[in-house]
Amino acid sequence: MTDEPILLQATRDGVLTLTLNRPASLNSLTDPLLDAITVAVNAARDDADVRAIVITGSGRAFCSGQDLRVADDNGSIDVARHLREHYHPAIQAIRTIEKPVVAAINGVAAGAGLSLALACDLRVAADNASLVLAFVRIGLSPDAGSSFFLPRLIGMARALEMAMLGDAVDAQQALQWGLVNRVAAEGALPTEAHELAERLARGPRSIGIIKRLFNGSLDSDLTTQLTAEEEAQVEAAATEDFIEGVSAFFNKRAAAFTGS
Ligand code: T3D
Repeated sequence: MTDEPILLQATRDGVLTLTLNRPASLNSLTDPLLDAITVAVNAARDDADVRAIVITGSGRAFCSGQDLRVADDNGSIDVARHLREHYHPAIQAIRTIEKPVVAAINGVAAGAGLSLALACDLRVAADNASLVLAFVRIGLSPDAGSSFFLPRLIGMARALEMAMLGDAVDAQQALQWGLVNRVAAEGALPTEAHELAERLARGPRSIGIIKRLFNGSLDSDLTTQLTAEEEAQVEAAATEDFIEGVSAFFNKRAAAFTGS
């Protein structure tokens, strides 16, 4: 039997696709897998060939969350250390990379697997996908950023219902709630997610600035945010892509952005 990598990586058309590859346990998360995600996303920061990222799962699931079989020699886990050393770096890497990250949710996303999808900028779900904040089912509370992202995405009432009942939300419901951006037919998901990411990859440098600006707005006030917008616009207006965008506009042609 060959030892397959637990995280598959492929770059095409400026899009890095990261595929969680532990299908036997529905791509449950182990420390090496979380660390591999962190390393891959951080490596993409300064890689000019990567202008967008897709995260997806192999087999029939996106990710079933923490691998529940993993425990240390004493049969337990130092949860705080574990979260700080392995989960938080992965979530922060996805949130802070100034390149768009798309989750292609190809089946169930459960527990911290849903947190991972929520940390991404955009979510495309297969029509047979289901999203479940499974923590409460095993007596835990949400982690890996889900208590931050979920109320902001779908409102407190729906977020609390998902967290307290732990019921699965199907793809259509998720779309209606704004939990995912798009739903694709199961077989078409890889192509649709790639096309969306490729479109973002062809976009200007300001897409990364937009990500930083909107992230900052989540815990900001108007005065702070107006200043942040001002600073962001100064930065965007100094890019080559802005010069190209204006030139393309007046020459009535499509802009050829380089991401710089
Ligand atoms: O620091 C810390 O450690 C705390 C951090 C916690 C973060 C968390 O994510 S806590 C939440 C962990 N996740 C869950 O509680 C979800 C557990 N899984 C499920 O509830 C179900 O598997 C699903 C709803 C995701 C899918 O159900 P179904 O019926 O489609 O599949 P299944 O038959 O339950 O699972 C298929 C196989 O995957 C099965 O193995 P087997 O019997 O074929 O050998 C199952 O045991 C395995 N599997 C699924 N999820 C996990 C898992 N193995 C290990 N860990 C899992 N999370």
